Amino acid sequence: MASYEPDPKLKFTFGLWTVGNIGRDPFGEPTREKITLSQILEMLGEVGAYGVNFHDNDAFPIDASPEEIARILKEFKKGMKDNGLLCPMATTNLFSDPVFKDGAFTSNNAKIRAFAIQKTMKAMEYGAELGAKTYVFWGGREGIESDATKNPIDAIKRFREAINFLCEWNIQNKFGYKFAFEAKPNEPRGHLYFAVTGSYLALIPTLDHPDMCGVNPEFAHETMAGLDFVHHVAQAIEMKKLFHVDLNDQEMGRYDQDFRFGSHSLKSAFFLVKLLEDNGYNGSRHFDCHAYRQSDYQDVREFAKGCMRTYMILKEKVGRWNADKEIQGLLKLINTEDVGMSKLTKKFSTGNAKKLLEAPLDRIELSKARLPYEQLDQLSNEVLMGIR
Ligand code: GCO
Ligand code: MN
Ligand code: MN
Repeated sequence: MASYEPDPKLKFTFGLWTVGNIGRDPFGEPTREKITLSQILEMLGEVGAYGVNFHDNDAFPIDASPEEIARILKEFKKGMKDNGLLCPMATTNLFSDPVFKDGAFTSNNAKIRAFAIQKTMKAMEYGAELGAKTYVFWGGREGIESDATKNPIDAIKRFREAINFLCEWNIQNKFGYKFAFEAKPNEPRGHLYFAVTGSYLALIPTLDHPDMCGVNPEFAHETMAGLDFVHHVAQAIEMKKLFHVDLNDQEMGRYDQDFRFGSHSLKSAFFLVKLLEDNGYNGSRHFDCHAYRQSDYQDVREFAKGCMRTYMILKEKVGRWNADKEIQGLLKLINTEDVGMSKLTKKFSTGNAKKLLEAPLDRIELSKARLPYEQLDQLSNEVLMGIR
């Protein structure tokens, strides 16, 4: 029996805010005591995580003095070293403080926009000091409750301007960051700008440094909107823009639940792991989720181990699925190849167009091809249920 120990090659990471979550929700007070930075790092080391990620203000308060920040960063580095952790990703908290109540980079107030950029410039330095190479942008407050309040075209332009500025900052300081944009349809705002991963994929080519920029899709976010997350990640992979991924779980059409990876939608999680593994995804697998509000810290450890263990198990199932002769036979059957025809439609030419118009394509005959999808799906489920 395999041990399903976390494989460092898979770069399993957690944010300080994930295992450090104290179980507060909009209706209720915290159910867990706040634990210290060192305790979080110790916990992550213990459960076998590869790394830790952080927002500037997960590590120190927004009004911390430079001396305090320096002291905490030192403690952070020591904690990472003592517990065998790396820090692959950093990000800025541009959502908690009241100053950001109407957005950061897209605020209607030029000084607030400037403050958001200034805060990010500093936070990029802190991340770089801990060795982070991915910088995530999640626009938690970049949105509206009423379209009367903000011009949506201005919002796009303001966001672009901020990112262009920060790309230059990245270059000038030789931080070597890749930027990863994280979309979300809503929460905490009524509607967020750049609601799905594809919104950012469309923005990126309009930036001054498109090569520096990619995406950080999150399972919960497209799923909240009732969409198939796997397809959004697939598009990012196909465009070579998957720089980071936030793994968790979520029921469709609900509030942002941030469940343990695989806890609800095992089948979607399976096809996500299959997509990542089959395509050689090499970035962090970041668990952006938190334990149930009922859990104590002992249970939070089980939560963290569970995320990684589920990934490891699903990865093994992917291997089984790929090696299953019956499944492979069905895949061969449903993907009807025709070399001549594919050559014709691969690229337009006047000659190909002429030949295509004349091609004998018999609609009635074509519709008779078998598509035993019930059988294929059932076999997939049986792999997942552990009997194949
Ligand atoms: C959320 C987001 C955040 C971001 C984090 C890093 O829904 O709250 O997923 O957890 O991922 O701020 O940018
Ligand atoms: Mn989220
Ligand atoms: Mn996230």
